Amino acid sequence: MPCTHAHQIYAALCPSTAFPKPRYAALRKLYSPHQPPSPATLLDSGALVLYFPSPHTVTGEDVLELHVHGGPAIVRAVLAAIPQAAAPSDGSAAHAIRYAEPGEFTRRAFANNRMDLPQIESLGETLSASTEQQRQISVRGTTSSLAGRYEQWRMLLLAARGELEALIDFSEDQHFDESPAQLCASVADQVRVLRAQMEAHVANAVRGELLRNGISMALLGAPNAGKSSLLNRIVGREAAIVSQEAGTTRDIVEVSVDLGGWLVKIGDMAGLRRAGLVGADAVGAVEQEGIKRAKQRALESDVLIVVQDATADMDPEVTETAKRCVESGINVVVAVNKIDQLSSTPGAEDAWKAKIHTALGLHTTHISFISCVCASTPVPTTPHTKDPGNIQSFLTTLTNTFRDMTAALVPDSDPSPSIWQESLGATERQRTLLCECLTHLDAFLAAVTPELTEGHSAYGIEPDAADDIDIVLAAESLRSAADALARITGKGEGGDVEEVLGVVFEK
Ligand SMILES: Nc1nc2c(ncn2[C@@H]2O[C@H](COP(=O)(O)OP(=O)(O)OP(=O)(O)O)[C@@H](O)[C@H]2O)c(=O)[nH]1
Ligand SMILES: [Mg+2]
Repeated sequence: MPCTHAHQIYAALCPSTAFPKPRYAALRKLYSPHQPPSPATLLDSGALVLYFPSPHTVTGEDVLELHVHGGPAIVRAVLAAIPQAAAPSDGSAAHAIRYAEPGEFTRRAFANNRMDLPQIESLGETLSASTEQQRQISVRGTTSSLAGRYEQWRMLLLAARGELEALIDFSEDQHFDESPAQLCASVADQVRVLRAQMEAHVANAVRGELLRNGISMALLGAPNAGKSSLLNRIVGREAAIVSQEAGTTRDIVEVSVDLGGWLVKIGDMAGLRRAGLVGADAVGAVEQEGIKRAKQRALESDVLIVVQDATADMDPEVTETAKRCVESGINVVVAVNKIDQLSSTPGAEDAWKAKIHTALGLHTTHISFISCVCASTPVPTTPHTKDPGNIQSFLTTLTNTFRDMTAALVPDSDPSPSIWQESLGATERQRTLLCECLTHLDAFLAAVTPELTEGHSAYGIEPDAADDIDIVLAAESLRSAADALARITGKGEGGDVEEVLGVVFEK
């Protein structure tokens, strides 16, 4: 059996006892090193000792685990004894045993090919996950084969580049089965397939970022519609001031909350109104600034909640901003509030649905009827209900929206869901490098696809069109694309390795 430091430490702490069988827990007494074992030198009367031989361990090296009793004094004494284990009893030689640097176990795991860079990034995220969805996506990432897929793509690009370079080096004096133009066309076909896959991967990475970084949600509505009241009902506490005075909220109030497992950042904002429409008063400079910020925040959000007072008309400022959000692809839901005031008006809900559909083009599934007042103080005269004010069913509408927004997109060309589930776990760094790779693939396709002119084939390439193709440039683009992938995994000559490890271990 090789004598590693793990063995040395064991022999010093547990003198004259058999070394544990690999991967089996052994009960041992731990003693101070280099002294005859006695009750006076006992550190822990019953520790569990486990030995994991290399290479199938967390770091790829020999691992000795000591499970000691939990008192801080015991832990301190054992930790102090370990470095002495390596020093010969005469105290002459230098110590070879030291504490690990922050993240050193992971660093060694990477060096010994036990973990790849994307897995390490996910590990960093697992450690900082605060919501259920963050946990799920990061845990999946620590065992995922993302790195394997990036590497597969890189190999494919390098092989394609090799074919093109053979063309540059030998085309003068060698006979090829395919003409240069045919070869370029077939490589271009492969690149197009890869490109489509990569694009789907990038789209999923963007969705994954919503899970990790949180979904940005904004509350938009006219003054007094009940935006702050709704925020308080959603977060379950009085986070924002509620008052019957119009224009209560001026600055944006941002609150982060875990909604059904999703991290959501909600912004409560100033009410939108046009001077002269709500009352006859003018809109002052401070309110004007609040309105400007509210519109900006609405347009930057992932989900917009339009709060509409059921007893008031739709405000044109609100409708206009909400419409712009719908048009730019933001998920818009409408909460028609104060329905406690509507109960005696038959058909009012249907009228609102029609009105909102006409104004914003939203389907009725995106429209909810709520009462923030009933939710906070159920009125005794109303029949008992489990969901006063419909707030819970509104929250269900929201979480269904979150689920749709963060589900993996599965392209028709490769309908195996598990692969695309994994692509949700791609980090922002990976996504940026994939986009860089896509830019180089586009440059390649532009180089090998001369302008489509009349008489050209579907690929835009005729057998004698190779003269138009800059093969050197095309091969160079493939090399740059492969390099971008190499930087994701830390393989090949490219490497963000130290940078990524640094970022992960900093945390
Ligand atoms: N009857 C009734 N009143 C409500 C309801 N929700 C809110 N209100 C009242 O409407 C008034 C305005 O509520 P806020 O939540 O401050 O409205 P806001 O949209 O934040 O208003 P600004 O910040 O001024 O833009 C308050 O007096 C609330 O008590 C509801 O469901 N029913
Ligand atoms: Mg408010």
